[in-house]
Amino acid sequence: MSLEEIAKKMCAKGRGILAADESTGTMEKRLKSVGIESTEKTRLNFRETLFQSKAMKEFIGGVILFDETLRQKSSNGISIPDLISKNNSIPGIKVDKGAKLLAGSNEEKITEGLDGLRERLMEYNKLGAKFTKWRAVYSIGKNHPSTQCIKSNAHALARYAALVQEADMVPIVEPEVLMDGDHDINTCYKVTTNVLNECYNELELHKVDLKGTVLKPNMILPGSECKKKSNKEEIAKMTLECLKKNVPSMVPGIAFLSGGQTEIEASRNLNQINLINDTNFLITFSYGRALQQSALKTWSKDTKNVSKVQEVFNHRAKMNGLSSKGAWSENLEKEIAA
Ligand code: 5MM
Repeated sequence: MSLEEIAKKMCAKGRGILAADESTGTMEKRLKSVGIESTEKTRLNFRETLFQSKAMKEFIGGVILFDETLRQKSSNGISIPDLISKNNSIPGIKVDKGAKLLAGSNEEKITEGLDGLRERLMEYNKLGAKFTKWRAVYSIGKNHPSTQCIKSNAHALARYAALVQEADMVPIVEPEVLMDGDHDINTCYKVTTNVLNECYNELELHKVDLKGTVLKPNMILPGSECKKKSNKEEIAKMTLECLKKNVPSMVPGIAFLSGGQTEIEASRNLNQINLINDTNFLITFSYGRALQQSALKTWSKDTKNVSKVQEVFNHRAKMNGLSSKGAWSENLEKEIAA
């Protein structure tokens, strides 16, 4: 398959991406929050429960893994990337080494991981990864994001994407403008515009073939502490407008992060965006928390009750699959209770 075909398959209508690439520290936090000890075995156990579910075949076009998981074997002996492929989904890998303090700025972050990346990519490819992910984060505050932060992260994202295509994999480019803060929706729109613009300037400069990439952006939302809430219509309109103005039309797929929205908010907003989508972009989800939260809670109550956990995950994946086609409704959420 060409890179463009892989990108289109990951984001095909009715499907989206499961972001299961929490690093060990983040996974520890997530497991601790539901009272489970984080060990190599518990991390695998929860993730495998999701990867074995029925939802994979129908609603999950790709799974982003963490280094540890890409190297693990499922309980029936096959490797995790093979298990994902067998379930008609595509395995991918997070290749950044995390966001670290940006020198010269007290509060901002730069994502690291370029040193030795070419060699790591060759290994990941051999282990079965067909796509990769790199996440840059930008916080909104009085004096930031600074030009320094926007430019340095865009440069790193572009160098990453060029190396990934050289290794014959699809790069997911994830510039995440964080929801934390009391800024309004217009500020999020302006900041995301600047961030996306700089990213595409750099991607072009580094000769990245945009047809073989996927963008993983934030939706345009008011900050989590903002007093003025926005409805789904406003969110969808501003998000789509921002993408239309700042993302080149060659990009085949756009898969949103959930960024702290609840599961229902993430489905509702994605659905609304697709209802008014008049572009050729395949617009879908690449959710971590908004796909896994309920399943994780259910699992923590009885880790042996695999079918119950899978039922909860299947439902969430199905709801988001419907949202990727603009076919979700509040009523369908009741299905699980029934
Ligand atoms: C799944 O979480 C990923 C982050 O892991 P680390 O912070 O441990 O590196 C993250 O990149 C994720 O893929 C995106 O933020 C989307 O996740 P949400 O939960 O925002 O949908």
